[in-house]
Amino acid sequence: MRQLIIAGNWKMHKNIHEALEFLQELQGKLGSTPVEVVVCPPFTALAPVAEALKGSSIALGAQNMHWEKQGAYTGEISPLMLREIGCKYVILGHSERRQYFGETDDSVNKKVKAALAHGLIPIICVGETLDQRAAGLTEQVVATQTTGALEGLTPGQVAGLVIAYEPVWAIGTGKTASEEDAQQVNRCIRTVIADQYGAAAAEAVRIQYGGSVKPGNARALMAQPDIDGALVGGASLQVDDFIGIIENSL
Ligand code: G2H
Repeated sequence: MRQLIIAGNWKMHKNIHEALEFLQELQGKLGSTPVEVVVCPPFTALAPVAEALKGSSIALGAQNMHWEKQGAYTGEISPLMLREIGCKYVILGHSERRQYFGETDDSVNKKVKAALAHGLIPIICVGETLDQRAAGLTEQVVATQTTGALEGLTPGQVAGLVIAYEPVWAIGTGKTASEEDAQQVNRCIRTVIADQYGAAAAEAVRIQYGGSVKPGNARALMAQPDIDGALVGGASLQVDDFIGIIENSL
């Protein structure tokens, strides 16, 4: 049985003060839950948020990292730095990173390997654009991105990953994939993994859906057999919406 994982991707939102205020409210309102809850603040808020989360069951994630552990890479953050702060997860290959910062399946693969080598759990994002969906290429695109991101991993490593299927056309647009469409693509990702890494890895790997997840659509999405949680952007910025998604996912 895979544990549901709901992660809030704050993107470039919330200063330290706002982040701490959010957490205080979240911790005050969130009762005990079987769902694994993760918050992914911007880099500048990671350390104070880690401090505020001490002793809490809410996990900390970063939104990106470099694959080298140190070096002359101005402006970059290494896996060791994220570990030192107390991150458990790191989002890799988000479509905004691919679209605006030139990330490729190859750079995502390097980051995935580096994250695992340093004890971080990657949340690997894959998803098709509207044009690709219209051309009937969704499953092909997602399979290629998944295979590229996981290249060179062992079945045991794959089993511990989180993958987020995020159709690019559904991100921040208010449009959500129907639960049937999301289930079909998540199933396809699991099948690709089964073919390449075996049934045990495919059964264990957690596959989220992301793209305009809200309290109102969380229940139908999470009820799908191959959707194991959500990567939430906009709706993770308000405590009541984020808690609504967590509660409605059960
Ligand atoms: C997709 C998602 C979070 P939103 O990027 O990763 O954002 O929920 O705002 O569509």
